[in-house]
Order: sequence, then C-alpha cells, then structure tokens
Amino acid sequence: RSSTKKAPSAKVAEKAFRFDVGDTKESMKTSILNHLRFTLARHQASATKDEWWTATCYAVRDRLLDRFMKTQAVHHEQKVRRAYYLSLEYLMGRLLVNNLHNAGLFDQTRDALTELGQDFNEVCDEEADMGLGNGGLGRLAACFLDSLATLDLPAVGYGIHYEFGLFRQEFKDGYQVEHPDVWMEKGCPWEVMRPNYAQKVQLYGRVEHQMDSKGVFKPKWVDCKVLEGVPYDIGIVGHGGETVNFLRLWDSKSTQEFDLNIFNEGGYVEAVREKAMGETISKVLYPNDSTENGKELRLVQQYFFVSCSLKDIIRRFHANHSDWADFDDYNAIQLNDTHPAIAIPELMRLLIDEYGLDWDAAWKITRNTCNYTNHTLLPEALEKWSVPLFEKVLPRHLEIIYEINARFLQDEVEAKWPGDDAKKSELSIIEEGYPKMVRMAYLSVVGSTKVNGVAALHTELLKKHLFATFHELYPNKLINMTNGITPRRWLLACNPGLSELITEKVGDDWPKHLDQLQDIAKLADDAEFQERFMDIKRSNKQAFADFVLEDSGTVISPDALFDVQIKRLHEYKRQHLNLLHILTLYRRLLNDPSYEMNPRVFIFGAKAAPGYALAKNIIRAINKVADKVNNDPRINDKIKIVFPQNYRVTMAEKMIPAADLSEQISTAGKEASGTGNMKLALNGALTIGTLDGANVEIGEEVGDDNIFIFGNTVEQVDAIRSKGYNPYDYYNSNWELKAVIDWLRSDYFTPGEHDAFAPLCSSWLEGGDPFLCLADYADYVRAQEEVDKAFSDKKRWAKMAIMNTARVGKFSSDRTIAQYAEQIWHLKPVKIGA
Ligand code: B1N
Repeated sequence: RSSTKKAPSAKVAEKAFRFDVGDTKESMKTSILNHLRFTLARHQASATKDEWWTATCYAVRDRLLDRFMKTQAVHHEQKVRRAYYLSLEYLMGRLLVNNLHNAGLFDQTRDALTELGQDFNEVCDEEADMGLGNGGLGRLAACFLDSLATLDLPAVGYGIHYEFGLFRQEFKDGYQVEHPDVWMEKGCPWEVMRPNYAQKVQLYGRVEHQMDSKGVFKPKWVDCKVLEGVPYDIGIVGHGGETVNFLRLWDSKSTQEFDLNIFNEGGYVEAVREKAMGETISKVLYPNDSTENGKELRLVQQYFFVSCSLKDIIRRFHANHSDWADFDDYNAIQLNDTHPAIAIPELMRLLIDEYGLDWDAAWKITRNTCNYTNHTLLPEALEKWSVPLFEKVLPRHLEIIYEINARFLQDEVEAKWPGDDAKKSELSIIEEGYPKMVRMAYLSVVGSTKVNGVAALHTELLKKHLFATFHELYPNKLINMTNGITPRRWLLACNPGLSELITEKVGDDWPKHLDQLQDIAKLADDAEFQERFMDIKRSNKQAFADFVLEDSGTVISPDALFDVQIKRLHEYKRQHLNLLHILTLYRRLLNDPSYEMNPRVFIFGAKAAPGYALAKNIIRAINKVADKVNNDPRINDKIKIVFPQNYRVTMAEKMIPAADLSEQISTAGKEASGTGNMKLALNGALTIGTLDGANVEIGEEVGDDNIFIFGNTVEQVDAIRSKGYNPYDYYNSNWELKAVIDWLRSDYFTPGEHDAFAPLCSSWLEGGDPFLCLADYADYVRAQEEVDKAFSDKKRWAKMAIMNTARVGKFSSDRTIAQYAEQIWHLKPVKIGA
C-alpha cells in the first residue's frame, strides 16, 4: 500500500517547513514574537527594549537572507561579472530603518511594533551606530553599497570586522576625551559568521630562492606567522528589495597550527599571548582622517584584509571558471584610496607564486582588474611605507614591488623619455632617502587601469599636480567620478516630513531617480508650497532643539538661523575660521547692543584625531567660547553655540534636516570633494562655501543666486603663497580681526587659565596660518552678512532653500555608481526577479 504513495517532492517539503517571510504586518508580528521566544528566550511581557530591537532586526534579516540567497544563486548561475569594493572603512550608521525602507517593510513593521505595544522610534533608537569609518571616505563606501544594490549591480564590499569602531567622544572641561566604541555590546543581529569561508594569511618571515626540479630559482616565503581571517557577512538590500548584495568583513584569529607549535615546545603562556596578538589585528579602527601614521599594525591590517579578500575572490572565480585568462573578464576591483593598494603586489604574488603564472600574464591580469580612487591631495595623507618596515612585514611583496618598479621605469618611463633619469626618480615607486619609502599612490597608479578623483576640481588638480607626469605618460588613465550620497538614507529616511511633501508633488519614484526633484523648482515661488516647505524645516529644527535640550540643557529657538558645520575637525576644513566669525558677531553685539542680526545657533559636530593636538585645541576653544556666549545675558540669546558630544552618522541624520546654513569653508584646493555639502543642500540648507571640492559643482547646479561663495580661489591661494604669505599683513590691517584673535589669546574665555588657546592663536600668526584663515576672513564675514540679509527675507530664503533641494539630483550616489559601472567596471545590472 505505502509503495503507491508518492514521497513529497523536495519543493513541497521545503514549502512546508519554510519560515513565514511574508511582508504583511501580521507576518512581521509573528516573526518578531517568534524571535523573541525562540532566538532570545523571552516572554513578550518581560522583553526589554533592546530585545524588541534584536527580535525586530532578526525578523527583517530573515527576509533579507531569503533575497540574499536568491541574488547569489542568480549571480552564480549566470556567471556574472562582479565589482569588488575594497575599503578599510565602512561608516554604515544604523541599519534597521534603512533596511525597512529599502525592503519595503517600513509601514508594516512600524505598525506591527505599535500593535505589540512598542514605541517604534524608541526601539529603533536601541541600535548602536556601526561606526567602522572615520568620515567622508568611509561614509562614501556605505553610500556606494546602497547604490550598487539599488542599481542591481553584482558587487561585494570587503573590509575589516573591527571590534572597536571610531572612538566615542566625550567633552570634559571642553577637552575631547576618547573612549572605546563597543558597538557590538548588544550583539550585531545583521551579520552572519561564515567560518566555512575562512582564509589563512602569512606575515613576516623571509624569502628563500630555491631551485626547482628544472633548475630554475623560485622564491619561497618561509618562517611566516600565519593568521586566520573569519568573514562576517552583512546583507545589503537595494531600494525596492530585489538585489541583496553583501558586505564581507574579516575578523582575525590565530591559527591552530601556529598555536600548536608553541604548545609543543611547552610555551603555553606564550601560545596564549601569541593567540591574543593574532586577534589584535582586527581590534580597532585607526582614528585618523586624512593623515597617516605609518604604524606597523596598520600595514598588517591592510595586508590582512586584502589577502583574505583576494583569496575569496579567486575562490569564487574558480567556482565558475578554470582559465586565468578570463579573470579580468569577470572581476573588477576598486581600491578605496591607497589603503588596500597592497592588493596589487598580493595579486601578483598569488598568481605567480601560488598558481604558477609567468610575470607578464600575471601583470596583465592584475593591471586589468584593479582601479584606484584617490581621495586627497594633502601631502600628510599620502601613504608611504618605509622599505625596512615593508621588508620585515611583507618581504616577498617588497621584492615584487621592486620588480614592478624596475619594469615600469625601463619599459614605460625609459620608452617615453629615453635617458631622462630625473623622470625616473620622479616617477619611481621607491622614493630615495633614509630610509627609502614605498609610494603607495604611485604603486596604485602604475598597477591600475583607471584612476579617479572624486570631484571635477579635485581631478583637475590631480592632473596638474600630484599625478601630472603620470597624466603625460597615461593620458587616458585619470578620470573624474564626482562623489554622491544615497537619497534613501539622506532624505527618505532622515527627513520623513520633506519626503512626504516631495512624494505628494512628484510621486514616489524620486528615491531611485533623484533628478525628478527638479519638478519642485516650479513651486519655488508658490506661497503655499514655500510655507509647507519651511514648516517642515521648522519642525525638524524643533526636533533638534528638543534633542539639544535633553542632551546638554541648552535652550535654542527654532526661529533662529541654524548654522551647521559637521565634519571631522581639521585645520584645512577651518572650523577655526567659523570661530573667528562667531567671535566677531559676539564682539559687535557687546560693543553695540542694537547691532542688528538674526538670532543664530552655531551647530558643530566634529571629532579630532586623538593625536592631533591643534585640532583638539580648536575643539576646546569652541567649547569654551560656547560656555561664555550661551550664558551671557547681555546678548539676548542672539548667539547660541551647540557642540554635542560624539558626532556620528545618527547625529548627522538629526542635524541635516534641521540645518538652514551649510558651512563648507575649506581652503580652496584642500577638500577633495566633501559629501556633507551634498546632504545639507538636498535637505534645503543653503551653502556658504569656498570654490573647493564639490562645492564648485553644487554651485553650478543650484545657480549663483542660491549659494554664498566667498574666499580665495585655488589660483588666488597659489598666487598669495608664491608672493610669500604673511598673516600679519591681515592681522595688522584689520582691527576687528586683530581684536578677536587678541581676545581669544586673553583669558576671557578661560578665567584664570592663561594661554589656553596659545596653540590655536599662534598657528594663525607665528605659525604662518597654513590654511589662510586670515586671508579669507574679511570676505567670509562679508558673505555671512549677506546670509543674514537673505534670511531676513523669509520668502526669498524659502525660495532659495527649495531651489537647493530641487537642483541637487546630480549628487545621488546612484549617478556616481552608474558612472563607475559604465566607465571603470564595465558592469551590467542583473535582474533577480521574483
Ligand atoms: O574622502 C571623501 C571626500 O569627500 C573628502 O573631501 C576627503 O577628505 C575624504 C586617510 C582619508 N580623503 N582622504 C581620507 C581617510 C582616512 C585615512 O586614514 C585618508 N578621507 C578623505 C570621500 O571621497
């Protein structure tokens, strides 16, 4: 009897046991409750807020993983070409709200939690920021992942699974104090550990040249330390939820073999210590933004994640292909700055030493696969590793770099400029000196197909200065890819009020097609639209004012002009120029109580690199001036200064929708692009800025009438410097400027404590004012007066704000990524289907 009964087909069986991954409110409720019960072992009645958060994330993750497996299966079956983004930093922020929006689960999940008696916003607030980056470069990588998935491009992000991200900042007596960032305290429900994809990495040791059976000398890297990289995957869901790509972050472990050797020698304690050392590699993110510190552990981190990633890429390639000649047809690698540049010699090493290819074949594959993005012209940020350090950590790679350099100088430089030794030493990957240094930027240019800058001006300056001679040698290599930001996080999710208004006017397609915002330009003069636009701005300002009150006890009025400068603290970004303006207004008000100005709230958000003393002095100066100004009854609350501690992605999401004015005041030629400038303009803040980075292109888009440009241009800065810049010329001829600097030099802001801001004040004078604050001061104050005048005319301001939102569609990272896909990666979208 039973033989006539058919066994259920695999499909039916799978269906019977499938989790409910439906997208209705009811199925979200069921999932959340199931996770509370079966993942967290909690009764609904006793669950805490963070458990509700965890259960909700797991419920969302179930749905992402379903699409993730589907996406990867389609990519595998279709043997697609993929792009690999290699970055030491990913500044992801929180993931729940963005995943809900992108996966199309937002309303259902909010309603499910509400019906379960939970406050949706409070549950979302449980999430710690994933702060595995310093600033613009790391946040750009996060925006790119969002756009890659949204555009259905097959891509994987690779990085490090830092145990501690960027430090948590606290202010004590105005000083910055750093604390470790324990972002995984509550666990990270988004990630999946994949021990099956672990990789081994060698370090240190030496190279022996051993004769093989055919009498040829072959290099052998021996006596190495061996580490293990264990990957953690985080699903990246695109808007619309079809493609789910992933970010793969490597965690370092000591290997068992390695431990065993020491164990066998009886060195138990040493073995445990060595094991701990293996685990330090992925412990902590280096907190420098735009400066290098040349530490050994940093080079080890770079090599560790690059080597794991390349081996993973090769493993995936071999799952579908056997001919190395096809490698560059299926793989494009993007180097996010020079931090992963060791990928070039590592890929050469793997191809030659591990897979037996000859040099020319390996070089062709490597160069055709790799591309490099430069993010800075600042000399102090250009990575150079000393040859002795390189030789100690990566002896085989140093040999390979020497060989790359020798062939490059002989076959390319000598061919183009025969007999020109000056050209050879200029372009050499090895800088002569004591010690010799490996120039990672030059290595990256030589080993890549395309090299790009991140804004039009930046790319022009690369062609003119840093890479001028390379540009002569390779006229088609250098191209521009102006940065962008994801409109899903930086408008849809962070500014629901404005998003709804926009959707009402232009439909709900704009998050994927940001150019459609142009359609609101025709409403810029419409009184009713202006009123609604500015009402939303006002309620965002009120929400931020509530946060500030709760955070620090400072009362600020939503009717004041909110003047926002949020970015890493760096001299070139000139927070101290902003401070000079604040002091100028404060002084004017004290000297003339009837001085007319709109009340302003100056808002700062900034972390200083822990070793950057002058940046820390600027932070303390802002905090101390804030103490005085905020408590001075004489100025009638005309000026307030708020500088919340621990600026991070989540705080940016509150500040940006509340901003009226966006401070983009770097010394011309110094800010490669900036991306905060784009986020603020998109949310209807007007820019006061120099002609630097992407400000130039923002100005082109919004028009001269809708931006406040001031200061010396790149050409003027060069001219001032070549004449011999003397800040005293400005100090002595501008009595107001002199007065505010002298004021800051006094103990007015730190009663009884002398010379508190001597480092800052002397950087402006004796120090030569390297970033030309004094040269730009007068025009900055002039532009600020124009801002104040414009703000007095409410209709004019509303129109300008609307024009900013309407005209910055170009700065969607979807546009940027579409350009990378077309011009660099030659990558096509792959539809995943139902
Ligand atoms: O990269 C951003 C740009 O928008 C900014 O203008 C640029 O300053 C920023 C070493 C850097 N350049 N270089 C870095 C970060 C960490 C580090 O260890 C350098 N960050 C930038 C995105 O293109």
